[in-house]
Amino acid sequence: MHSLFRRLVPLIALSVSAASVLLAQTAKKPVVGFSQIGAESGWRTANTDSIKAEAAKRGIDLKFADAQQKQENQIKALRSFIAQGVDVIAFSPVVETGWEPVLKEIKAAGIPVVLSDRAVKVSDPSLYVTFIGSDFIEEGRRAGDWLAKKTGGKAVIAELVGTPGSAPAIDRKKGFEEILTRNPGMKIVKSQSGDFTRAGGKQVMEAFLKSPDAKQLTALFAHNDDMALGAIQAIEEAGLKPGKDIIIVSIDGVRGAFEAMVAGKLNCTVECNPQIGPQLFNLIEQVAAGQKIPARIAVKEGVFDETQAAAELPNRKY
Ligand code: GYE
Repeated sequence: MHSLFRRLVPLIALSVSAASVLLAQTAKKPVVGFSQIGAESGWRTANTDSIKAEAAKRGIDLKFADAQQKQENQIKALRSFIAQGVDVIAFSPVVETGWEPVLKEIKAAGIPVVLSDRAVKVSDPSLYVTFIGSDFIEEGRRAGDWLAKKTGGKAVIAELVGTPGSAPAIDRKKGFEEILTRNPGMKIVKSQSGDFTRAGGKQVMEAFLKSPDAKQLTALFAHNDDMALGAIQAIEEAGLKPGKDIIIVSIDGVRGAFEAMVAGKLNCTVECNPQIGPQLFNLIEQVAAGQKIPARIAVKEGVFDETQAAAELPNRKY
């Protein structure tokens, strides 16, 4: 009896310590629900890749849902994350408004929320813990500044707007127009949404170019590269030279934009970094561990024009 007990002690100790190691490991790895907007642009697919790769690298169980650019699908996904009892919910809200009811349900379930890439408008700031994303107003300003310098402050501009009601569409317009108020020789004469897609950009640009006053256009501001790339096709099909007859500035900095700049068809892209997976999961793990974090985390980015494109192109991972 005595010797049997002695033989059992180390075994018990071993299994207790193994169990505590296991517990510690599971405590460190939260189950995360992420609702993505869709796959509307090169930026978005790079963003999705970054998020999935980082979750896999950390061994995090990620429940990923693609909403195909529909808010109702996102709301459904968020409710399913509550039902599954995930530890943290993160999402990239397609538009700014309409989230309060579902955010209240999430709060009532005791699940912390991290906003990724796009912000929401809510009356109660405690409905989410933090927001990580770019400064879209600043991106709009950077695009406007670049165009003002390039054109000497004289431009008749067509604007391809992003998804109506989305944070980047609202804020990029705001920042760009801020620059126009200081440059009376620059004006927007056409403005319509291309929904952040290449097909949308092409279609809207075709319509712009068919209008009777199309000849006066000297510049295009596209809220993202995909719409600019679609517009470039429309401009070429109309027998004009994109990047020369019409100066084009857009936002994102995807590979296709650098290729278009190298080909002389796009003039400038303002960087919006989609590779936020590592920063996002740092936050998520801190939130899951109950740590205090700032309410707003910024993403780093720059501006690249045609003179820098060839040198930067090999560095582009997306
Ligand atoms: O610029 C656009 C994408 O929210 C920053 O969404 C993102 C924007 C990005 O569809 O290409």
